[in-house]
Amino acid sequence: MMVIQRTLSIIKPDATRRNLIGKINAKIESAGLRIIAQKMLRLTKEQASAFYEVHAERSFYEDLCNNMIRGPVVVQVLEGENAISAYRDVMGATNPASAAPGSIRHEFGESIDLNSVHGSDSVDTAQKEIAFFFSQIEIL
Ligand code: IDP
Ligand code: MG
Repeated sequence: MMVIQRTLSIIKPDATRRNLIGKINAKIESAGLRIIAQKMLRLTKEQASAFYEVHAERSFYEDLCNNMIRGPVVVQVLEGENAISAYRDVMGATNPASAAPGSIRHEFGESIDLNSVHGSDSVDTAQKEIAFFFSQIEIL
């Protein structure tokens, strides 16, 4: 079923460091997803830890949070048909070595922990993650 959804995207510090914001946004827009909110910021350790709290028990949690605060991130709200799964496809698999050709992670990801982008994984997490970064008046 086709339904208009919103999802949260983060262009991670490994990607902003390599000047890839424009190239990543081009892939998002080419896929028919619309960037309806966008801002650059630098997360604190506390903010990164809270955002990824769902992974708190995982072995990679500490490294993940540290990687997210190494530099600026770009947080975005994307809108389009089935935007949540559509953006997961544009991103590619978590491990760039397994990501499909043409996907962001295949093209730009350096490793599983430096994989350039985040995208929400369900309607429920999308709603929570958008509210984590954006107020109503910041979303077009
Ligand atoms: P996702 O970003 O594709 O949704 P998640 O399983 O939600 O993947 O994991 C969140 C992030 O944690 C990943 O994007 C990746 O940067 C990091 N990560 C996940 N699994 C591993 C791992 O096994 N080793 C190191 N980092 C990992
Ligand atoms: Mg995830």
